[in-house]
Amino acid sequence: MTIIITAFERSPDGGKGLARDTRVRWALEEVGQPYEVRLVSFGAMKEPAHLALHPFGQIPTYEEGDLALFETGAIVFHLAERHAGLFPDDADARARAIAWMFAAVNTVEPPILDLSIARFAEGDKPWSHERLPLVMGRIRDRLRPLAARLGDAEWLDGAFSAGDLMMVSVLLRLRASGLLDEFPTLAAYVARGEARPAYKRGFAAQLAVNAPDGKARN
Ligand SMILES: N[C@@H](CCC(=O)N[C@@H](CS)C(=O)NCC(=O)O)C(=O)O
Repeated sequence: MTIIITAFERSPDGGKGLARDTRVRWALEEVGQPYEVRLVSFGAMKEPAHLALHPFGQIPTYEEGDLALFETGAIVFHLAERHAGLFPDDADARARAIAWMFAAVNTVEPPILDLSIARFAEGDKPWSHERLPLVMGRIRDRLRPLAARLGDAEWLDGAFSAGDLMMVSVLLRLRASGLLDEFPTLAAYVARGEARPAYKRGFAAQLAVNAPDGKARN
């Protein structure tokens, strides 16, 4: 059955791989599933046809026969469950990988998103400058224990898993802020994720859409 995902017709990040279709492309590459991409404009994302797939009018979505999914966590979970390569065989290790997936989207990603909101959506507000250190502090409060738990290990819980795929994808968004550099082991962890051939293929595929000259903009 052909797998079809949606992605931005033109990603606001100009091909840096921060749009969330990149994590789905990465997961598809890790499990060796071919896929097609339907590009959608910001306008089309809010039209009934796309809203039928994604109630919040966002990307990415995932279609496979009669199955339509939204939320990257759910999509990566689905792929990890159906195909080898993203979940360990051991049931307890699998449960821990799922815990890390939830930690990525539910505990680590929210303050990181808050930083984007503070910078881009609220940057012109008179109080925004004063708020920024608070937002950065909340991110550090998540990165510190994450770095402590990772320690010198390569991945969060033994072999690379969907938990790492989601966590690296979330942390990637911090690069421009400089915050990742304060935690060298986390910066190295992200670099290890980006060095995976499957990540490189997923990244290259989104870059080809957003910066056909091969150079990410912005
Ligand atoms: N929690 C969702 C977030 C999806 C999301 O925020 N998508 C962004 C692109 S990365 C989007 O479509 N933004 C445009 C909009 O919200 O109108 C997920 O992980 O799939």
